[in-house]
Amino acid sequence: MNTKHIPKFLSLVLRHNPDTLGITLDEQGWTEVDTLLQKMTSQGKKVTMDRLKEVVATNDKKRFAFNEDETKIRASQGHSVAVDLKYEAIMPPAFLYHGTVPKFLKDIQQQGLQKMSRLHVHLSEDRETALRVGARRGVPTILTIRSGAMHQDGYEFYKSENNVWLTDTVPADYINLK
Ligand code: HQG
Repeated sequence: MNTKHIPKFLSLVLRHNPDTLGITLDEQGWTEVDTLLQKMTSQGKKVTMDRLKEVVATNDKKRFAFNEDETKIRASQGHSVAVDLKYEAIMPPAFLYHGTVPKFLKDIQQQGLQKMSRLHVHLSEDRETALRVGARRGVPTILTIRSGAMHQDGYEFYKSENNVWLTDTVPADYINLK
């Protein structure tokens, strides 16, 4: 398989649709590397273990992670299938950022940020990342989230292995539209 297509395919099967490859994810989102590579080969998408390791190590957003002995792999965030990644709730910085596009603002002002098809709302520590996330959908706009205040009010925050901040919902009261 062409190396540049591998991350997209892994996102599909490790976050959204393991069935297309006939693999299963365990409760915490892990799947066996051997089975994954065998099934990919049988679908004409042959990838060696060395190339998979290279993709995991060099992927721009470090989207995937191996377990300790590299027998299992999972996506570090971004799932739509139900998994429990078992990240510990931790204290967020005072502010986090979310990149979106203007057409969603009216709904966001009414309903807050919702996880939509994913398991969490995704937030970042820096505005540049939020800009890139929003730019996937058009001219981006950045929302500033008062995450410190949310935390004080009892909302939980998690940080994925690849440094994406995750939370269940962001009520509109905690969102500054700039
Ligand atoms: C919007 C990529 C209307 C929200 C990125 C976003 C990220 C609402 C879209 C990761 C809403 C959901 C996640 C509401 C939220 N009404 N629209 N109440 N609440 N929205 O893709 O944060 O490359 O599920 O603003 O880099 O864009 O895949 O979330 O525009 O880290 O690794 O609904 O995906 O990472 O879209 O992106 P998404 P996201 P990867």
